[in-house]
Amino acid sequence: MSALATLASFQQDHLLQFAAQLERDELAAFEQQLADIDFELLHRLTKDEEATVDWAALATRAEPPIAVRGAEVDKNRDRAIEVGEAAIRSGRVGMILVAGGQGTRLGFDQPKGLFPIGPLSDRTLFQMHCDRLLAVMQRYGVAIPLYVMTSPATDQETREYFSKNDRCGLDEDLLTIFCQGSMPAVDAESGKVLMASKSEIALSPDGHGGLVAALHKRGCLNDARARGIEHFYYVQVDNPMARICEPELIGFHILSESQMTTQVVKKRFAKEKVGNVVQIDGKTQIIEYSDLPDEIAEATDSQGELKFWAGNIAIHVFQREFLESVVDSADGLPFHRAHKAVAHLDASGLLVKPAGPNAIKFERFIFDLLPLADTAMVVEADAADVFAPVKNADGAAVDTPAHTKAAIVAQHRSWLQQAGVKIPPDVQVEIHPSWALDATEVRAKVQSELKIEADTYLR
Ligand code: UD2
Repeated sequence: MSALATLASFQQDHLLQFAAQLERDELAAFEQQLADIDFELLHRLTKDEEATVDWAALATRAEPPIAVRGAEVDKNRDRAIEVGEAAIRSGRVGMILVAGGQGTRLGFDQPKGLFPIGPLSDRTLFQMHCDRLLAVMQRYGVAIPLYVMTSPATDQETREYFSKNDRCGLDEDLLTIFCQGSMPAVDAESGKVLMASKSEIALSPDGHGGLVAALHKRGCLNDARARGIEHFYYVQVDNPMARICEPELIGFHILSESQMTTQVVKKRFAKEKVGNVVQIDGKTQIIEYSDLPDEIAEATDSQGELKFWAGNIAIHVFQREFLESVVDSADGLPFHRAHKAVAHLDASGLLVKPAGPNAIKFERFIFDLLPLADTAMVVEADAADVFAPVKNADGAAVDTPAHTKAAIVAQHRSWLQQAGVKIPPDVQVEIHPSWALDATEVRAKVQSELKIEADTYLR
């Protein structure tokens, strides 16, 4: 079938309307873009024939997740840390940082990873994560490879940033930057694919669920296997408080032989914008905040606490073999639809910039892998220790740079206070991970500094 006939059969032949005006090179690149699109899949998605998930119906069968919480975490912590540390030390843990999203809500027109967030240092999100990774490597005397996922929108700037900034201190051999795939955006009413220019489709990243395909396609799974990596620690670039390769979480994951482990926090309020970790028909699953009906989100238990308390903070540990085993089935992960404003050409070839949502973007979510795991585990952490994402511009009610910086300062002040240091209330503190990674290291550092002072004094 000719390209035109194929497009016509999916009612997408408008895509060729400007083809005659293109230069040879442009036309070749445009044809390649068209060839990369699975029009049949897109047709099913837009015509709602795709087996779409009825989240509201599913949510009625949801129960709170089976999770390791509070006292149980405390009871098993030492053993988990021991096992996690052994895995890190022996080079069996790699790190994945997903950084494909654009900071649209944040009002930042560069890749989010370049956003300065260090409360006093102004270090970028990328630098904060890399500094922590370097400190973990230093602590355990091991090299840990970092895989950074970008999207077509963030790839080039991210590469330039890392190369201009000495790869944030990482050895060349330890940093892999790889790009996720794209999906076309379609007009919300007609289902027609939108054009960004006469020679380009309006594309958007295929969601962080595109990670598995991208890791496979770009050779990262093979690379990790060759390095002896058995587990990946996964975090999102927008949360600078995420621990990096935390032994405790890795330990719980390994001890339970979990294929996919998720760190959760107790939600602050019913409709908090975090995924809801639940149990449905015996499987751990996440229902995104936007998909959970209000009355279910607001349900409480006999103690008056939120029934669905477990908030996804997008910190996971994956068995490498699990990711390898789902490379094919990840193709079947459901697509979630998002109504977004997408600039596009109108029928006369003029660029239209809509004020409100006009288009549907399709995204896969990494957490939809959870029900595919034979063994999954959920471990609770304290939000004040691990979660302060940068989502919205300053002035918004939650998740702004100001909130994130305040949370980092509060954590670092409390580490010093736990070590017996007295700090006036208005003093801002930021601790670089190369000095201390956590409260225990701060205590050790403070004690050794005090000892040095005391020795000097006694001499
Ligand atoms: C995400 C989670 C939500 C909760 C919250 C915690 C999803 C769908 N929802 O909500 O459950 O855990 O985070 O902070 O994950 N990204 C890519 N490629 C993409 C899309 C996103 O790399 O195609 C990255 C992006 O750079 C960001 C992260 O994934 O670091 C989260 O994306 P988001 O901001 O769209 O997700 P959000 O905040 O709605």
